[in-house]
Amino acid sequence: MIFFSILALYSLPCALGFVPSLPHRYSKIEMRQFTLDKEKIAEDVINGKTESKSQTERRKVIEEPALWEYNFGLQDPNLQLPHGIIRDSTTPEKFEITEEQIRTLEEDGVVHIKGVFDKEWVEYLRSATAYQVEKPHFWAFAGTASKLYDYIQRNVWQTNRSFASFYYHSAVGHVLSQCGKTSEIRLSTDLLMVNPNKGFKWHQDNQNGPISWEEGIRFWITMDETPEDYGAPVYLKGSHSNNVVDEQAVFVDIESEGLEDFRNEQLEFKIMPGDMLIWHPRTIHKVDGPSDGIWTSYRRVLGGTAAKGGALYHDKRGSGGVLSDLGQHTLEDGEQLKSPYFPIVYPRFCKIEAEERDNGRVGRSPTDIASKFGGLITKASGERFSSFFQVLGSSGK
Ligand SMILES: O=C(O)CCC(=O)C(=O)O
Ligand SMILES: [Fe+2]
Repeated sequence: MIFFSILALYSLPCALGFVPSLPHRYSKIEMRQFTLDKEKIAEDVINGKTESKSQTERRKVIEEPALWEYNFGLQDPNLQLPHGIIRDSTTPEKFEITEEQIRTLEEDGVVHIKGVFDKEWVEYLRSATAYQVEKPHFWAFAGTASKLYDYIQRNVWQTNRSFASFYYHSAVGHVLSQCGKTSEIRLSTDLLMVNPNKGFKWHQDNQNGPISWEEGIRFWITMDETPEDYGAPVYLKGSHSNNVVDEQAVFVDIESEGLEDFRNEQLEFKIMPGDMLIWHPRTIHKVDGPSDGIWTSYRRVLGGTAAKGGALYHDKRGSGGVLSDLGQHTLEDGEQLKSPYFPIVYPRFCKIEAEERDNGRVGRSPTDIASKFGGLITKASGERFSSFFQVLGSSGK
């Protein structure tokens, strides 16, 4: 059971998780029937009837994979890249942002950059996501089975080649380099996040990979327009500069002392496919899901943390931060963050690093994960460790 908990925590955007209930997994048909039954009962109660004619169906757009549908190892949908890009050969694209956008990020802690990726790129990412959801990877098992998301996979670039190619060839690195005012961008960790069923309440991001707050930039790329009331993060303006939230904290009580200046200014954005949100990892934010946890449409997002040039490797064993750095690399604390596990994407991807990945040498093994996590249990204070479990199943509301 502890191993499934580890996997669940590993998958999630923040260091929180949920222990999947293993004794009974609803089949797809059972789940659908369950949803319909719930709808019907609710409607009958409202109408004071025991039976209703106009039964509204809220069907999940994605059904939970069965245990045996999960895949292992490398996956490659072999997608054609947009704009005639030749895989591993064409130089990455560029997308200029304005001085004002950079200032907004620095002052507000978050910026919305519209239309970074055109229709072709959005279709490409959607196809990559469709493949991934159709052929779920083992590394998505716990996060998905916990039902926090319809599908969630950390470091999806490591297993699905089309996401790696996206980082190598799209303008994502150029945008991030301008935001971080840096001449080099590496990918520290990423997440494919499809439909946050439960959402996450107010938090700061501490699953940024093995880097410090200041070395990282969070990014969020959407393939869909989000519904009016949920599905896109909401931020507390300027909250990255707060000096009251503990470094190790995940969830934040926004009513707590010292956050008066931030809690009344919430930033929400009208998000369209191809847009990016970029924020400082300490900016306090939340994301809501639908009130009944059922997504009848898609909310597909590729997000994560990029490392700026000069970032060092910080060994986070002994703290919850280790959960986003469970790979089998050999980097030591304080070394330059230079490794195929954290591939360079700007100014240009590196063929050698890409080959390491393609040859299956950028990997994770369950035993390695267990030993790193074991380090967390023995080295960290029991209190800190248990705080990661106290947040299990919390919702964004
Ligand atoms: O959009 C989501 O599902 C999660 C957003 C979030 O909190 C994050 O990416 O850090
Ligand atoms: Fe977050």
